[in-house]
Amino acid sequence: MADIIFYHNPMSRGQIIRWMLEEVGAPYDTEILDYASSMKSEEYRAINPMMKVPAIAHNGRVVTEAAAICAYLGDAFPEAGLAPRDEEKADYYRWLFFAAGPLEQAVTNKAAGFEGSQQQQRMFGFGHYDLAVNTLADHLAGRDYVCGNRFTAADVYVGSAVMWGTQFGTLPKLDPFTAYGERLTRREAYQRGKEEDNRLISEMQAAG
Ligand SMILES: N[C@@H](CCC(=O)N[C@@H](CS)C(=O)NCC(=O)O)C(=O)O
Repeated sequence: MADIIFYHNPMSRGQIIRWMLEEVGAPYDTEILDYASSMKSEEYRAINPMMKVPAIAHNGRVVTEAAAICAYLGDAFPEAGLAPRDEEKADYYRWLFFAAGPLEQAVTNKAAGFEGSQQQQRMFGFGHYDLAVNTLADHLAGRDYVCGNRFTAADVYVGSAVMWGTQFGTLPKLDPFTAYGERLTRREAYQRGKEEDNRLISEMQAAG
């Protein structure tokens, strides 16, 4: 049994963690959970009371929240070189939290058809959808990765948000997003993760 158990469904944000695990290169066992049954079981509720995937258990320690899992794995496996160096920490934490908080809220609220009044937007962490989206695009313009010219764990999370958003139409196909996405999809770890999840999805679809 591997030190890492990966709780997953291939049609979920678990794809982010699959990619991160492939970047890290440490062995892991995957436990596939079904949305309706195993994800709602007492056994899994003890792992994640939110009854959502992804989650990991590393030597018995549980981490949930895709952004936190990426940061945790980056720290837990320093030899993979995905944790931030001192001079990268400002950008690393800033944009990792920005993507998990304001950006995610901006995108999900917009997808749900909710914009809110000007008064409410002052209270929303993301303010306004366009403002949040352009703020990230402006940061990515003219740089290869979140922290500059080096790929880090923050790119697995921020990059996944950008790629999913532009693919599913919840983010505009702005040039900095497209260029960033193209750069990331060339990574072997990304391709390995995607291939394995696509294989699992086909298997699940064939099984009905
Ligand atoms: N904030 C969580 C979101 C996790 C999440 O919403 N996962 C979805 C799949 S993408 C899920 O498990 N939904 C099942 C449910 O809510 O019943 C994270 O970033 O990991």
